[in-house]
Amino acid sequence: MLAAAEVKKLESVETNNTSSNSHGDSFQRQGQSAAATASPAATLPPIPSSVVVGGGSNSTSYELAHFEPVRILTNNSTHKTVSLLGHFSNLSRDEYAIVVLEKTAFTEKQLRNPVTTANSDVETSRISESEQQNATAADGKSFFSAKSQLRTEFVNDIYGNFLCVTDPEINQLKTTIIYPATEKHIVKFEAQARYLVEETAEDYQTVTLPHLEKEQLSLEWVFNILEHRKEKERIVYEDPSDETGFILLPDLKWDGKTVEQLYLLALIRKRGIKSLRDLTPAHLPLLRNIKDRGCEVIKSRYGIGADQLRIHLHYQPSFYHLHVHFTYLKHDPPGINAEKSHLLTTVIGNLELVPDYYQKVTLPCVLRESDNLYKKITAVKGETKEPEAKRARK
Ligand code: G7M
Repeated sequence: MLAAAEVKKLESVETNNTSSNSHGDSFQRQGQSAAATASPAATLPPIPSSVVVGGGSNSTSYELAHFEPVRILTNNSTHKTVSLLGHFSNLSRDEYAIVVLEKTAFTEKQLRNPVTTANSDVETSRISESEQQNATAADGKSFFSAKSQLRTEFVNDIYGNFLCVTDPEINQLKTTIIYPATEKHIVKFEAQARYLVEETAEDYQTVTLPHLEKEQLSLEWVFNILEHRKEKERIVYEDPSDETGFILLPDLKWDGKTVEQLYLLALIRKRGIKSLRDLTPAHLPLLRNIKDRGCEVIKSRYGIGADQLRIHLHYQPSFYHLHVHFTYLKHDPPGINAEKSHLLTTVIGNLELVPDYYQKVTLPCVLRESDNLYKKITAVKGETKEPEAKRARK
């Protein structure tokens, strides 16, 4: 909870009540462990007020009590996420940190416990196959216990509104911390005007590609995963083949446990394939392998069939090392919209029909106003827009 004085300090920005601020990406400190992304512990140690990440001389202590918010970057009521820009006063006032808080989804276990139903045996065996290995401390808890209190808002006839105060273990916030955050990270998270740009094949060759060669977000976190330096314990499946291999692991946005929000990422082992634009029929075995093996593994581990999965790629991606997103059809995370998402099945189909499809096609993409790529492409097209802030002042 922010202290009143700190809240006053916040330079409030426009609240984003839509899913439009769907940064299909969030990041973690280069060279640090995924421990920065809080996940519930399997047993119940006292909840620490700080977390030490990294090791030896590189260790950093994230203490939320020392986080001094400077600005709200986004507040998305659809995804129940808020991104705050600030400083950890115990670390450095010269470096920025971004703290992303997300209210987590209900898990069916928490809602079922301790209630037993007629088919509870069937249910339990289905869960034990898919979820038991991912059980969390919070899963053992229930909303329906003596620890849950109901505070009455009002009661009118048979209708009642209450606020439920639950056990803290089932009222956790998924927290992502980026430290130190660069200007590019801040731009990524900031609520700002976004525009749909139609990138032709020529735009890609003359503007996007040179831009990427000059400036793009670091791929260090990807190579850390591929070389087993980070997130090793989170790997769900690995195919070591140089040509068609990949690593499947939970996306940063997923705690890896709440199956209702399943979100896995397949990172290809082969280097140098930046995005959809590089794909040719030579990559069909790789793409088919990701689809087939990814679906098999998800079915056996989480009990979710291929017909319940949205398997897709982003254009533009945030990170230019080819990767495929696996998301649960029931869950609508950021980055699944038509203007950003390309279903893997469609990508495979396009390459089967037209070998140089992705080298020729015009690809629409959404870019932020302050993104240099947006400025460069619109300059070439002669479409540069006035910044939104300036328009608003008129
Ligand atoms: O938009 P794009 O297709 O580039 O999406 C990249 C994905 O990578 C996003 O869904 C991010 O949440 C995810 N991601 C980003 N980082 C920095 C990490 C990370 O360090 N670990 C994992 N597991 N996923 C990440």
